[in-house]
Amino acid sequence: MNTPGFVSPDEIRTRFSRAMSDMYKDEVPLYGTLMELVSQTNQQVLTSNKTVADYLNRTGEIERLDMERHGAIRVGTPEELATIARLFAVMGMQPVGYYDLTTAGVPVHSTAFRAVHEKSLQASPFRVFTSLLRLDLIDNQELRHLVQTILKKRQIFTPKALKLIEKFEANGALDSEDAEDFIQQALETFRWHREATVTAEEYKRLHDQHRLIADVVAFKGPHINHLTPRTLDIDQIQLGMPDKGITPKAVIEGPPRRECPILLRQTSFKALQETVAFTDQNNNACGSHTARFGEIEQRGAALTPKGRALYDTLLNAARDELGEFPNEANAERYSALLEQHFKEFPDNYADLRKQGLVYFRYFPSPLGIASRSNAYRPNSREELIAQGHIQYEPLVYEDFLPVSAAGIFQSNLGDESQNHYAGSSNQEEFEKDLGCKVINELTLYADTQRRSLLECSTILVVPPLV
Ligand code: OOG
Ligand code: NI
Repeated sequence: MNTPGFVSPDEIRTRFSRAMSDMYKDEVPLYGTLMELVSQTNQQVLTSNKTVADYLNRTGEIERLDMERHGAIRVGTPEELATIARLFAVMGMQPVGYYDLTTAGVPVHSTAFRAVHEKSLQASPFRVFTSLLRLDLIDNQELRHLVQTILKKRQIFTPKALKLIEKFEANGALDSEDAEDFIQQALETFRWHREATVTAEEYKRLHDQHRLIADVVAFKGPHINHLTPRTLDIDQIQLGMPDKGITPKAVIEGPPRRECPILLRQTSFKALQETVAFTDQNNNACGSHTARFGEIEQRGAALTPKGRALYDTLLNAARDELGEFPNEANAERYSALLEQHFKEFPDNYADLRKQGLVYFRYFPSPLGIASRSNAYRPNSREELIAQGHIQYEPLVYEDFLPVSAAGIFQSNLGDESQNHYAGSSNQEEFEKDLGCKVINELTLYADTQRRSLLECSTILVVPPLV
């Protein structure tokens, strides 16, 4: 939307993401250190690996690389979730995907707010993994009541942010002054507050039930708990972290290292211990809380349902064979098992495409464009590719992975919290609380691929391609 005098949601998101990054750098200096390490590593990869550099230049991804990051928050009530959805909508972010974390012993379910159109993603791929506490899974009645009473009293949005959300909804956009105000006001929701909203004793009760519950309930708002930059070489970062005084988690989550990266690989470092002040301590920060951490990710190709099924099968096979949760002691074996099982996953783009495992963006080649006036030219997708009139690049995976997210949660909650919750994925309830359905991410990749083929047929003047 480019109404004169109004600021586009893409622009608001770009600016908000930058403001959030600046705020987090102030709050957690180690995030700044991590950003430097990522930037150095990306620079090294770009100068030493021509294939990667060419690819990033060709796809334009090079322009979004430095500003690329995701964050995560955890909210406590359906009302908070529904309003967060409205707040993110001002920045052009929609809820995509449903993630059930109960299998990892974490009583939340989640979605990712992000831009959905490839043009918007190119402007700013900022995403926020957003989890909602599942009170229904806490069977201690008394504690559930305590949680409800505490959460009922808090308002995580500033009055001005709420007004600006309403204004956006009424007018379909914000003008420049309102957009700037909105960014500042929205930021307040994600800020860290060292003053808890509970007594030391209440905190202990919440914490004893689950560390995550204390994090969601005991504070004024859903502080951003990590911001994750995107690296071009996660293995190098994993190795480089200790030199910078950062201890990474034992294993990198996701697929193994490959020639053609797929989906998402992630690693994090342990949450920091921070001093907090409970309400019965006269504002003296003598309590402590661990919640905020650092994470790095490397993104690869988006997989089709067939590709995703193969990924899930191979990942499960490797984990089954390992026989236990990946940890320090079995990290090497886990990595070898992953390598071994993923040999079955084709590792060149031609095969990945022929077998329908990956989504692609298709685009006309210079030869294709030069041949437009030829009397005879191929007009099916396969022929155009075979003749070199159309080229293709994998679409970047813009989402998250439930098993990986579970590993990230776990590494920051400590092993003592591996509770189990009775089988309870509940997307319907989540959507009711959210106030709308979550978008299926696979349809988004399929749409982007289809649009790229349509553009090829228009530019090359051939019948619509499928
Ligand atoms: C979210 C953990 C999941 C990821 O990148 O998979 C996540 C949280 O700890 O709140 O951020
Ligand atoms: Ni994350």
